[in-house]
Amino acid sequence: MRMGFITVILAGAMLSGCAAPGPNAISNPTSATDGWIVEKVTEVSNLAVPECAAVCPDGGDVFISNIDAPKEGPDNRYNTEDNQGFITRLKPGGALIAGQWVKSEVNAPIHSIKGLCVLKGVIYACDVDHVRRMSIKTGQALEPIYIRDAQFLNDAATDGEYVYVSDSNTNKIHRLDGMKVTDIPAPNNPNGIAFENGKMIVVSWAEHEIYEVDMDCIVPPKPFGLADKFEGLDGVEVLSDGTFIVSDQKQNRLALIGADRKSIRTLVKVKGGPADFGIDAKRGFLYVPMIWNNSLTVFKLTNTRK
Ligand SMILES: [Ca+2]
Ligand SMILES: [Ca+2]
Repeated sequence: MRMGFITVILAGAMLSGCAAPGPNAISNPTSATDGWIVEKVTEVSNLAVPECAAVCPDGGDVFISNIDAPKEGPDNRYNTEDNQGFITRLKPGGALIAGQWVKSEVNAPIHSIKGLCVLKGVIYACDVDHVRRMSIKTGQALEPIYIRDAQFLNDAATDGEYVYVSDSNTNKIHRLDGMKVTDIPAPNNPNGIAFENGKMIVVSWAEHEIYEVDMDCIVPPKPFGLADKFEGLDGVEVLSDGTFIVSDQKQNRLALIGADRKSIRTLVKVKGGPADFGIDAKRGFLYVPMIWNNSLTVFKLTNTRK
């Protein structure tokens, strides 16, 4: 989600609760970014400000969050409780199952949903100040999780055990253990979250930087040092060989960062503002919502070094 309009909270809050910097825990071997290529498969249209695509780990179906907001109006129309939002569902590869698979209902409203993730048969969807939950089988609403003081919940990701959500305004990551919520201090203006061998990786929209975040809160978030290479980071994922992939909404590109955390290469240039993309590693698909074009592009993702 674009967030140039957000009041950026000073970075002083980002390290609260963390102890002094500890030793560098990163010792990954160098790895180049070459080998990964994409090829466009298809495009899904008629979306409405799509922010995130998440792949169901079991069947490979794809869920897309649609913020759905008027074309004109105040900037906060992308983060308001307007009863206007929905989830699109695709088959693996991009065939449409339902444009509005889950719609806003009086008793189960959807407002301005953004990050999605799937854990144990349940979809978790960030929606302003709470996490909407629904069954992946039926779409039926489950009890939502309200997060105290939340303002702009952005991404949702899972390490296979817990769900984590970022709040781009309060500079926190929240860990959801059932209905129990605990906080992890995050970088300034956190957006996308991913996991790499038990490590949490977070991108910051305002800082244009990628961080490793210590989930135990012993060391402060550690930047990769790539802030001058990017302008508007939204999504992040980690590929099978340790290569990172990020979407830069302002630069209109998806980029690869080597496991060395230094080398960078453009994977593909796009149009329309690539937002929080989803990856199906098993089937080799990359699903990229184009938030300002109301569409999603499906790419085949291949590693030619294999
Ligand atoms: Ca996002
Ligand atoms: Ca909306």
